[in-house]
Amino acid sequence: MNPKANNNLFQATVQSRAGNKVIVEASKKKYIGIPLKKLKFFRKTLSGLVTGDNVLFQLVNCYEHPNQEGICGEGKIVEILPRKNCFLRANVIEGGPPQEIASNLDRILILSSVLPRLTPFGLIDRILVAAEFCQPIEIFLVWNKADLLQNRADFYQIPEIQVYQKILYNVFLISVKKKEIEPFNEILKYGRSLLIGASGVGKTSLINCLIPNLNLTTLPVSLLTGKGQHATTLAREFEYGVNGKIVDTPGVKMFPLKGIIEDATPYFIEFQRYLGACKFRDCQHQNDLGCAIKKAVEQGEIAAFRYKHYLEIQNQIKVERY
Ligand SMILES: Nc1nc2c(ncn2[C@@H]2O[C@H](COP(=O)(O)OP(=O)(O)OP(=O)(O)O)[C@@H](O)[C@H]2O)c(=O)[nH]1
Ligand SMILES: [Mg+2]
Ligand SMILES: [Zn+2]
Repeated sequence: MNPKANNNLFQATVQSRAGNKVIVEASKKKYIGIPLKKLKFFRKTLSGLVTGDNVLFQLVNCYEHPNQEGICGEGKIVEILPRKNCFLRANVIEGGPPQEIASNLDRILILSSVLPRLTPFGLIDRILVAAEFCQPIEIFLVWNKADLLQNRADFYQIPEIQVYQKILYNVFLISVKKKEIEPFNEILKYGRSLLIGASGVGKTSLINCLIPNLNLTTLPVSLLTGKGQHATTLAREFEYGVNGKIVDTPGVKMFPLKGIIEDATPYFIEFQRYLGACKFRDCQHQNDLGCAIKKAVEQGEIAAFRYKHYLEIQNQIKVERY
């Protein structure tokens, strides 16, 4: 929409938000957006207005020239338009409402590293539940730092990797360092993609690799633990390709699912075909008699590690609920 039209009121997209400092983008121009006080999100909670949100923006002051940060003016955020979906994580404050990370997503890349530290599969499975919860969405499981492997074929021999492939998740091994990032150099050109994963796996490095001259801050992982140093502190999106937007996010640690879901069962996609076959309709899939899920685990049809992570999540949610 032309900014001059319609009383300087036009649609814009939120690129980043730090407290009440919001950067919005419209027609390739960036503006500072100040939320109207009457809007709920003006309260101190971090929720309610996030990267990816479409908003109605009223331009109040158009600068003569863009400032050093490339900002062309400032105005008011008058309304948040309805969302397609929103990726949530638990609040860092115990008991607080879920934190909204980014909205209107087309795909999520759960990024992990193979070395120097193989990202724990428990963490991946928890992020995966949150990703499945954020429908409609396309999910990619991506392992980075292939250059540190002696032999790429070893990766595909990892039992958990074979399980994800069998469940029909999209599994990829890449090396940002060697610029071996196919097919993401193409896929990320369209729609909005969220990069999520532990600190130090290379989320920001992947964006730097795709978009030259961006030079976003990255930090080496600890020599001792292989863990990252939390270089990125804010969710922020970058434009790439045709209409691509890539959302960089801060590294996640435990990724509890408190307050996000009440039952993890619908989000373990390989469980679904067994659900109707449990003896009791209110089967908890734990120690219940005649549980079809448990039987499938015993028969090796459902992977033991996935079931273990499922039980961990269920128990965590239950403990937290009371
Ligand atoms: N060997 C190797 N190192 C990589 C690769 N990709 C990234 N790194 C390194 O891993 C370290 C962490 O990269 P970042 O891009 O900061 O990781 P991040 O996921 O953004 O981390 P946070 O912002 O802390 O969440 C940096 O030292 C990168 O140079 C890769 O493909 N191979
Ligand atoms: Mg980063
Ligand atoms: Zn059951």
